Amino acid sequence: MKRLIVLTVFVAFPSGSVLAATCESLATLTLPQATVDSAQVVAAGAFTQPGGRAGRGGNAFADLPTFCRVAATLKPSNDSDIKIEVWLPAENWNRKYQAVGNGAWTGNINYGPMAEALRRGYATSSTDTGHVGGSASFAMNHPEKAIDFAYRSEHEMVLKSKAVIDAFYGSAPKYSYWNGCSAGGRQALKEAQMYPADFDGIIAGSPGADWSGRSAQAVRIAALLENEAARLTPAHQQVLHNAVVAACDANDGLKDGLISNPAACKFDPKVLQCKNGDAPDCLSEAQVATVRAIYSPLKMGNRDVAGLAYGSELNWTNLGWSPSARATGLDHYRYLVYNDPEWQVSKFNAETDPAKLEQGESGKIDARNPDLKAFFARGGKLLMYHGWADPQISPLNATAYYEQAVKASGGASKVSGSYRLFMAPGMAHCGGGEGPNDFDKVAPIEQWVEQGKAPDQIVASHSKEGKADRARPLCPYPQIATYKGSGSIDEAASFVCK
Ligand SMILES: [Ca+2]
Repeated sequence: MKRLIVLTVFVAFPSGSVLAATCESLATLTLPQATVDSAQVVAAGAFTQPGGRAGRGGNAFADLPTFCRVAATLKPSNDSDIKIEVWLPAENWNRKYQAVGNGAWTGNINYGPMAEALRRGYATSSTDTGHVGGSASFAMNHPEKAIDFAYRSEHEMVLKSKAVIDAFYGSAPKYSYWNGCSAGGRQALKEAQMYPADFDGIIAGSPGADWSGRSAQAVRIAALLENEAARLTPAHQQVLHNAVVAACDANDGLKDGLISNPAACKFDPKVLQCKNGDAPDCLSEAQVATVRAIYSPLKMGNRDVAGLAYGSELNWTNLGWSPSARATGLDHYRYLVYNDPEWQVSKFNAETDPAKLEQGESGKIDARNPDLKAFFARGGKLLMYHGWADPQISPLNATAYYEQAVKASGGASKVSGSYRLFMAPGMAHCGGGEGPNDFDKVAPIEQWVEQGKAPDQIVASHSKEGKADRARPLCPYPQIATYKGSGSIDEAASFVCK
């Protein structure tokens, strides 16, 4: 009996010695509309990031196991030049595939998340989305490259990566996952909406699903802040934040410095307006107008694009929302709307400019289609998360998309087995912030997909100076972590989701 079990385990988990092909032989692998550029074994600890950016702390990849590194160029259109890398563990492959996402307009392979996947035994891949560098300039007069960025590079990467995995190990991955945040969250939803067969489980972090709306909002605020008098100093932001927390902290039933239900927060920054000239502890009329604009929705076509949530104030900058939000929005207008690298935020027209982002290739970037029925019907699981204090992508976009998807699928009870959204109070963009913001996303989606155990909560922790000082469950929206009434408010066990 014992022998039989050992034999079964061996067959189910072939080691590196029974690979279907050598790593080097993958260099001659034939893929449609694609070329394998290289295939090489990278010895344990030998990988360094191209460009030599090992970082001040030494090589962040020193703990990687031996893997087969495959680089390929994909050309699904005449104007396409999509780079991908596929990393294949030489031993102890977990028989699974994890694709990782990108950020903003970035045109580079995302090595850090690939390394995390590899450490867990995954075969993993990443794409540069079809261009080099962090600007949207690639898209100007290159509609096919815009489409590569919008969705095609990710899907093509998945198809090619699965073929490479099959060639190397002699079998397809048993389970396939997407893991991305920000732009990677947008890519996640695009995959679920357009290519429901690509993944069994999808992690969509802080998704920039309303890429158009986010750009319009960010540029609207940046245009407002061209007026120096309308800007807030860090001291003003702190005053504002303290006032918001004082007004809304207790709404969720617990005074803990965190606003767990910002949508229920009622706060008018007018209460902070100076009465006798400017002072550090009050806001000028122009500053009050700025703050109101940042919280308020923007009319865009037939929808309202949400402003930022109450509680996010400490993360705002004088460049508008965040430097990245401003830069991403500015590039969006320059290269996908006006084809003018000199276009400035001061030219923004809040009446006519927002809708322009929804046209042409620009509009194809958005991942706003709430119809996920095909993905759910295949058994796909979608784990989404968003920080309530996100200064780059409004968390209200996430709750709005969730509600639209629920409606499109016929109600919450039909969706809870397939799609759960975890809102993190006090968490900034993809992590960081005053609230618990560090949590494992991969283990919950694995358990959901592979064992049918949907996550009823995910415990997140907060650290200060490298030391964990608070843990709290994140709850499936619209539930919030509710204090049981006894025990430390810094311990997860003192809370229940409801
Ligand atoms: Ca609270």
